[in-house]
Amino acid sequence: MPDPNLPPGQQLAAPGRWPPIGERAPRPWKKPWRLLVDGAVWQPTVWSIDELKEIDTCRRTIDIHCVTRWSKLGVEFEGVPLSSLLHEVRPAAMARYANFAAHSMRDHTTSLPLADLHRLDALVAWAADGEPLSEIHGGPLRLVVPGRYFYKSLKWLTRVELMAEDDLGYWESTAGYHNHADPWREERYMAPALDRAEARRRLADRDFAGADLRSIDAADYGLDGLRAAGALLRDADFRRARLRGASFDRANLSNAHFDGADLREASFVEADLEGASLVGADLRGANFTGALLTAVTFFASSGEAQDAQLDAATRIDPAAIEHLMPDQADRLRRALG
Ligand SMILES: Nc1nc2c(c(=O)[nH]1)N[C@H]1C(S)=C(S)[C@@H](COP(=O)(O)O)O[C@H]1N2
Ligand SMILES: [Mo]
Repeated sequence: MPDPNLPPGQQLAAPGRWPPIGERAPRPWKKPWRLLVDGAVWQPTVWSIDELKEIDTCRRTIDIHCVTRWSKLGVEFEGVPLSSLLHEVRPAAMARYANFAAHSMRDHTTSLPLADLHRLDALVAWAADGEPLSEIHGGPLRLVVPGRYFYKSLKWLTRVELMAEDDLGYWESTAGYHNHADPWREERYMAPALDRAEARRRLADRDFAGADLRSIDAADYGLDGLRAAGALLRDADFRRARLRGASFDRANLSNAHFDGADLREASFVEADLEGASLVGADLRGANFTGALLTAVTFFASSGEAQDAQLDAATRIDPAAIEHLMPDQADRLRRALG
């Protein structure tokens, strides 16, 4: 029986494991941490974390669902309900969206409709499972939005700006992550603006090098020797494709589908394969040196689908295997001998 709390296409992280994703640390900052809530409000306000604790403190048990297919169920966050903060600042009638900004190197952002934030009971959190939030997981202060993929839960939260119009966040605009992000509806990606004529030409030429072909449908294609170095291929569909000797060096293949593909002697040097699926792929002689393998799936959880095929010539860094879900890592180590 699949876990009823596990949305479609997700796999469980082992208890006690919480993979860090995205940025690793905030920009250097002076104490105390401050949160500003402003924009379309009558009472713009700045709080320290101690002041936030005085407004309202609550504990909520929340399931984390990352868009790259791992979930961690039942994390107890402690923080202040975002609704309590919004109550304090008195939103103007025109306010419909909240923009969240991080104190980080790229000033990371995300956004959500106010109605969703109230309904989902979003939290501004400073602790998880009884410990202060570690820096890598967004400490000292992060947003936690239950019922949305975790990219909506911004780390190192420093500003909430209320707006009349939506403003797409960092991942939503650069990676094509879906702006609604409901894991139960698998809202992982928005349909990208893929030029169909160009996609057809590139498939015929077997030349994807450097191109933005996110979510391209290449399932069942004969693409032996494909040149795809440096290509943007998030969410691309290569199921059952023939890709013998293809080069995906430095390509972005986050959440790409390679189930059942022939990838003998294919090269994935320094490629980003976060959340990709390689179930039943033929990986004999494939080279994954320097590739990012966070939450990659090689083996189906049930017995139905065929396992990935590996041999002594398949190259995978031992350090990269640590980034797989534990059950995948165990099975991969066994398969590699
Ligand atoms: N500031 C900031 N917040 C962020 C990100 C980021 O890169 N920068 N990544 C998002 C994504 S994609 C995920 S899955 C979660 C990861 O949180 P974790 O590292 O605590 O697991 O943070 C989200 N919030
Ligand atoms: Mo994510």
